[in-house]
Amino acid sequence: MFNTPEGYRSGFVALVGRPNVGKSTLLNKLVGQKVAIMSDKPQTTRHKIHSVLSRNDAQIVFLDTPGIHKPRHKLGEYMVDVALGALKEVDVVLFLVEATGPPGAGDRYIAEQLKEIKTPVFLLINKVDLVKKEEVLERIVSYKDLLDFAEVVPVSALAGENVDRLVDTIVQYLPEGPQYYPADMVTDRPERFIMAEIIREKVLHLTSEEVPHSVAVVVEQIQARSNGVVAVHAVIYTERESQKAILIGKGGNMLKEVGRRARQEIENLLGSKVYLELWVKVKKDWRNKMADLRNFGFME
Ligand code: GDP
Ligand code: MG
Ligand code: K
Repeated sequence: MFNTPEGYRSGFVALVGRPNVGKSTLLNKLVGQKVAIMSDKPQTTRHKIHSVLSRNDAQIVFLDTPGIHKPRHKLGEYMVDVALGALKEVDVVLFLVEATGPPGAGDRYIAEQLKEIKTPVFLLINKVDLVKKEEVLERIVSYKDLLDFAEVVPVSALAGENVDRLVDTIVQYLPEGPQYYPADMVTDRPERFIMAEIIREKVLHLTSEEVPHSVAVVVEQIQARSNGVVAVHAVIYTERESQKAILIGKGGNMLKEVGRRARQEIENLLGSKVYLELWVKVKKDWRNKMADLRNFGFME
């Protein structure tokens, strides 16, 4: 989609772990800054934002999961199911635990749940800055009894210790794939992503069940013109020709309406006049994963 180079790898990674083990700290360290993309706009917060790590050769999309904890009610059970369902769809699960103590009930429960999925699970022993080496080894031994881990990586999310190695290891587990997001998304162009979400929302709203959630939108270009108009070029990806046809509509009417509604909202967002150019393209299969993940909560 962004002229993905040969051999480029990309995929999805979920972070799990009981509260306070350092998930958010690690995520922020990984992507280099606090991901504060979401504005207070209700129409955008409904959609879940991933944080993204981009390199020349790979892109990792991280999810901060809503948490797997022992359900206390039906809704809790449902949430755990949803979380586990999503974990099946990602390429790597990072299971964060603390070096500072033995596995607790919360850690054991999560390990138990992770047995249900086939996704490779990395054990991350976090906060190694607080303990001696021997203690880290002790932790590794006790956790290894709980689950068959694909990798074990001691880290300090706070100090950034071993985080680069973690990234290298994750990349080894990713399939070849496209660059899902602009490489600069996390750093200076959050509005680009929000725009894409606005367009996607209009698509889903106007097409109801005819176009499944597998539709994805990428804003490829934003250009401020000298006359004060902001030109936005976006591509709507569908999985099938039939969906593309529905999206374009008779005489292009559907796409026009999507564009009209999205443009109004983007104008409100940017506070300037917008020229919105929309394209529809078919891209098979790889969207499945992403679409499923969208419906599920993460980040804070
Ligand atoms: P979360 O609930 O799993 O998202 O955990 P947080 O990221 O909010 O971290 C919980 C607390 O642990 C915070 O006070 C962090 O500063 C601290 N913390 C996280 N990672 C580390 C680490 O590697 N070393 C130390 N010493 N503290 C950490
Ligand atoms: Mg957190
Ligand atoms: K998108």
